[in-house]
Amino acid sequence: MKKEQAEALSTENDLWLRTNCWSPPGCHPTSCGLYCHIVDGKLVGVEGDEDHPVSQGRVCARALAVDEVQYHKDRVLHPMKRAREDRGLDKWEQITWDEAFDLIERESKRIQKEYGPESIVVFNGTGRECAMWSYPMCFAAFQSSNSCFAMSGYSCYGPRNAISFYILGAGYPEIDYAAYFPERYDYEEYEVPKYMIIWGKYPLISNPDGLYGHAIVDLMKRGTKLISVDPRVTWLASRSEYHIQLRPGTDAAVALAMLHVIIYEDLYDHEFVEKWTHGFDQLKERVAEWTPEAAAEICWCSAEVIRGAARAFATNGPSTIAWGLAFDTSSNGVQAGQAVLSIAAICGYIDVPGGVTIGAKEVFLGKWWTDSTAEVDPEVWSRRLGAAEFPGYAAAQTHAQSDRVLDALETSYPYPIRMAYYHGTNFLANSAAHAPHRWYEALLRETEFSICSDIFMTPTAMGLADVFLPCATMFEHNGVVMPHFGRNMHSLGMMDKMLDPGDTKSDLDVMIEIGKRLNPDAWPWKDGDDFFDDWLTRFYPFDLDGLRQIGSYQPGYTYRKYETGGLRDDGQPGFNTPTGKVELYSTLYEIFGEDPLPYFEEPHYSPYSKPEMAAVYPLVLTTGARKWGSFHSEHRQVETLRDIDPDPILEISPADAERYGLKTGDWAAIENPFGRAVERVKVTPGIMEGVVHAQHGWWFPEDEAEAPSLYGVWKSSVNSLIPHNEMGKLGFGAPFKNVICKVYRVESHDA
Ligand SMILES: Nc1nc2c(c(=O)[nH]1)N[C@H]1C(S)=C(S)[C@@H](COP(=O)(O)OP(=O)(O)OC[C@H]3O[C@@H](n4cnc5c(=O)[nH]c(N)nc54)[C@H](O)[C@@H]3O)O[C@H]1N2
Ligand SMILES: Nc1nc2c(c(=O)[nH]1)N[C@H]1C(S)=C(S)[C@@H](COP(=O)(O)OP(=O)(O)OC[C@H]3O[C@@H](n4cnc5c(=O)[nH]c(N)nc54)[C@H](O)[C@@H]3O)O[C@H]1N2
Ligand SMILES: [Mo]
Repeated sequence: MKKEQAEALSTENDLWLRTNCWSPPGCHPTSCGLYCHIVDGKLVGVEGDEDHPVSQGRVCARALAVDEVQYHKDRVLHPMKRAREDRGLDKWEQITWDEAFDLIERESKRIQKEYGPESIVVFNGTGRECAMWSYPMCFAAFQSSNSCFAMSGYSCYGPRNAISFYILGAGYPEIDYAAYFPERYDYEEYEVPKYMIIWGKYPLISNPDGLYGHAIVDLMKRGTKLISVDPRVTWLASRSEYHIQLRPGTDAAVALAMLHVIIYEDLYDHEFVEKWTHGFDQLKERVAEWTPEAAAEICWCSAEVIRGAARAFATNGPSTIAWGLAFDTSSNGVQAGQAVLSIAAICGYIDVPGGVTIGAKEVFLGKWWTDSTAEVDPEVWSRRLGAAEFPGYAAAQTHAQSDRVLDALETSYPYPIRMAYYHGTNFLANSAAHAPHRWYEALLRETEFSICSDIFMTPTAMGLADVFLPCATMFEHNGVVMPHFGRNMHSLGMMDKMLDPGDTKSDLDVMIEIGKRLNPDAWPWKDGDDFFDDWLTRFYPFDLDGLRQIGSYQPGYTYRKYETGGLRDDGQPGFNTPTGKVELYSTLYEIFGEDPLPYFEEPHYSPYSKPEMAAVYPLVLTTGARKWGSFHSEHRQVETLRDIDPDPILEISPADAERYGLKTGDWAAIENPFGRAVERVKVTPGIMEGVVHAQHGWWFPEDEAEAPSLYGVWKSSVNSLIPHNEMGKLGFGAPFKNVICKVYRVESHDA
């Protein structure tokens, strides 16, 4: 659909209206342009917006099914409450918003007074719109120091941002697909990357944060060649010139070997290395022993493929790297990421056309998120859970360290947790590490009051909430879509309200109301629209209405900012790091007590680090590769999407399937000493021998709602197999994609 078509087709009660997608239902703020067909005030369908500068009409299956979410019979449409002792029981009572806000105000003030504001935890999930509001809501409304993403080691995006911040002094490094420019690939300074490494990421499905999967295909059509680093044979891997098919969790070893080849075969960019990097000689010494042969043995892959990939990448510039979740979901991921950014840096590919782009200094809205910590009493802030113990974590994150939050819940040390707000997270089905049942039991016992805001009743809400706040969908409230959460943003999109929200409210409106009641001075805005007008005009020459007129705004991009002073706070040339250079040798890691150079460390539970255990649990388990039909635990009740992904799937190689007596369609238990999940077997040559892959985020809206079932959430609870407190040294990363297990056939899903 194009603008002229939309205008020509629209009549008074039959409209085609433009918007940009975000949430709810959930997605990342990559910002896909959409035209929505609204007949008599009802959404009847959507089409891609062909005029959108970046998505150009392309949308995913989840966007096409969005009307099924909008009008789903299970959507919760009014605020509800239930007595604390009825948690887990379907005894909800409808209330008004005023009653809900009064209750929240009263209980929050009581708990702040009795136990201190730090006993309130605001839990959040991945970067849906509400994730943006969770920090200020925690800090400036509840005035607590503890905002928490309940994933052990904050194993998503946070580590990659911290690494970038420490090594490059910049926001998230992204592949350059010319998204910043209205002319796109025709922009005069732009160059098409010669090679692209797709490392532990699968953007065709995941479209994460600020990257469109179709950008990879666009670039392939323009001649970019691919290198994949993935234990599975994905569509992109099968079209790659080099596929480094590695044992999960050994990425740092591959990266060190690539550095070895690039440095010892003298393939690096001497000028960039001399002028703009710190610690090259030490890095050179560190990788001296890391021949491709040495890495290949550890990683169960081919030395020749590592060597070939390193040579091709270094000698064909500009080239680029898309790095993904596999870096975060590993206790060695901080080092793997440092090594991978070092590869890009010594090849001279950072901040150049067709290379790796980096975020500028000013982050739209970001200042507010960090500044809002000033609303927390310094004494309370100093008690942020995990901050003193993990300075390398605390310096890059305003969150509490998640493993320490579970410890505090279980032990009341250093203080008890008494209230929880589940803000856009269904973590019993999903992000909680080591035994979601441990989080469940501790929260059930410890919290005196809890709130959940969502669009559906989830296992988390049914199990733990006392108040349920129904959230307005992306069609029912205004918003501003910020790729990479404002960090490294190719465009700013208008999310336009076009449907009546009824008795639901947007997360932002809810937060402003709670903020006004608990800490009015920090909340000067009338409502969400007033808030956006204020913030937009501080950064851009337009307000919300102005953005609505243009639909989406592309800010452009300046290359080689390190030469012109565009990166540093002091305006001098160089990178915004202590040495002013790319820190191949990190002076900050040194201060944090971490090795300043990248190194490989075995995953904490692997056939080599735990050989005796591996005799019983011989397979390496990776989890959670994204699926077309769902966003984490969402969309399970959406018929069209459930048809695409009806069951939780365990992928296993033909050799292992034969060894363990499994065939496609069987149910299999996946088990280790930490936990157990049952999933349906898919035998595929697409995964390497010795490795299995299990899907995450499953619950079954068709199952019994009440506890202990909680919609069957414990049946395929893959995260019950992920150990607690196994993060990396800085407090980041945990073995979500590299733990050991065994598998065996069971009779049914309920077995
Ligand atoms: N084993 C394993 N586990 C994983 C992963 C893995 O790879 N392997 N991936 C992990 C990663 S990277 C992440 S980020 C986490 C994600 O974990 P979460 O972000 O907790 O994801 P969900 O379980 O989908 O819970 C999100 C809930 O928010 C609701 N929601 C959607 N949009 C909105 C909104 O705008 N406002 C509000 N209030 N609610 C909304 C949805 O309906 C849903 O119930 O999962 C992690 N879990
Ligand atoms: N449809 C859909 N899209 C999503 C999400 C969703 O749930 N559904 N979730 C969103 C979120 S929060 C995130 S963080 C992103 C994540 O998106 P991505 O960064 O793309 O991550 P994944 O899809 O988890 O995994 C990508 C690839 O890593 C491979 N892999 C597994 N283990 C390893 C390993 O140890 N090393 C290497 N090198 N590769 C490994 C997997 O086989 C998979 O092909 O997706 C976002 N987009
Ligand atoms: Mo994530």
